[in-house]
Amino acid sequence: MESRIANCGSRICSFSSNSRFAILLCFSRFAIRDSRFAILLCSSRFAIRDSRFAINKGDRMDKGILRIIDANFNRAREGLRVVEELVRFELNNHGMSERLKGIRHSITGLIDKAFDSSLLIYARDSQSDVGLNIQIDTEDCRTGRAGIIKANMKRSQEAIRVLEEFTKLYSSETSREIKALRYQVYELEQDVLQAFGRDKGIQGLYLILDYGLLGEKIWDKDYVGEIIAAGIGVVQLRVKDENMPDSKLIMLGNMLREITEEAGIPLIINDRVDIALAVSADGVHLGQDDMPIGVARNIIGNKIIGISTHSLAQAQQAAKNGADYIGIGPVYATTTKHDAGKPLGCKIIKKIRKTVSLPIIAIGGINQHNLAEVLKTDTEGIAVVSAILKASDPVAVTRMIAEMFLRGA
Ligand code: TZP
Ligand code: MG
Repeated sequence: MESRIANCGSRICSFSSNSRFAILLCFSRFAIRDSRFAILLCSSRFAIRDSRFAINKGDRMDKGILRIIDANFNRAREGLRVVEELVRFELNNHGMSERLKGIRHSITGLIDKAFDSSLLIYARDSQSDVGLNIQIDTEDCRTGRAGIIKANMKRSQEAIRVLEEFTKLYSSETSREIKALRYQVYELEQDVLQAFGRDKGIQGLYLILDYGLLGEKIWDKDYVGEIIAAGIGVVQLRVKDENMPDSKLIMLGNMLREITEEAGIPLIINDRVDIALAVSADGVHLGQDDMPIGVARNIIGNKIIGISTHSLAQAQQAAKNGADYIGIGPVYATTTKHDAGKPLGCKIIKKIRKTVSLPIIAIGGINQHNLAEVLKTDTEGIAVVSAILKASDPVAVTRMIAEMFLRGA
């Protein structure tokens, strides 16, 4: 048996050339395929809808392409749907839900217009999908809403890109329309993150990569990458060693930018607004005696500014001055920062929470043993240095702390 997928206008119809005399009408025009005898006559009315006859196992190419279209059609919609649920039920943002829904429906409309849906369903063969059991570690691990939004928008964008490429085989017009939708999704991602993100994605397990503690190990991209992939939500680069030349600091920042970009999480640079800009980081973290927020804002624009605070008054002031998030600590005693001051405990976080609506990151001496107490204060994130970087198995500890954070205990 021989069969083909024919491009009839912009709609893909299935037909069988089982019989050498098969006649199909293509939108009232006759199409003569490569088969010597097959005069094919197809319209959507006449198209053979029983896909069992449309494709057989010999049609590896066509069936493969349809499987790609089907899988990515589903992926594109699923990713958008996840974000839509967050926008609808958490943000109660009608306009943005409508935009997400609109894109989902447009994708459905375009694919429906171009393909016979029964053909796509027939081509679906999840059981024999060789990619089914390939699992990337980070797939199970999302820290915070920003992580969910980014992961699902990325999934959608990639799927739409694949649709765009493969529909080119059938209809360049459909492909162009799909491309336009992909750009809408990029725009929407920014808008959704912004709408969620007075926090700009600062949440979850906030890892401070402290050069003083890590030393030259900080340059080990695989080592750092594995820790991050184990469930880190934000990375801060902290280099207090004044002997490190700026050129090296920039190299390090660029390396971390690559890793964090890949992980879809923000990169924050401690102290240095210029380095944050140089490496296209997401923002900067400043202490009480560093560059004032207003000055930093003028330089860094819409990027994230985080401020270390040690009291309710400082937290309120940081909010008033336009910080994007605050760190509060040290919650417990720490050996990482010698001038951190005495431990503040957890009560102060609850107090700050009542009047400051910025994301709060608790910091100082936090580890897997005292985390449960910190989590009761309901902060957006917890910053950790030594609990991870001094652990004998940093990846395992990261995973454990990230899971505890997600569970809330
Ligand atoms: N700011 C307040 S405490 C601290 C900083 C940078 C250090 C936190 O490190 P650790 O090892 O998690 O206590
Ligand atoms: Mg500082």
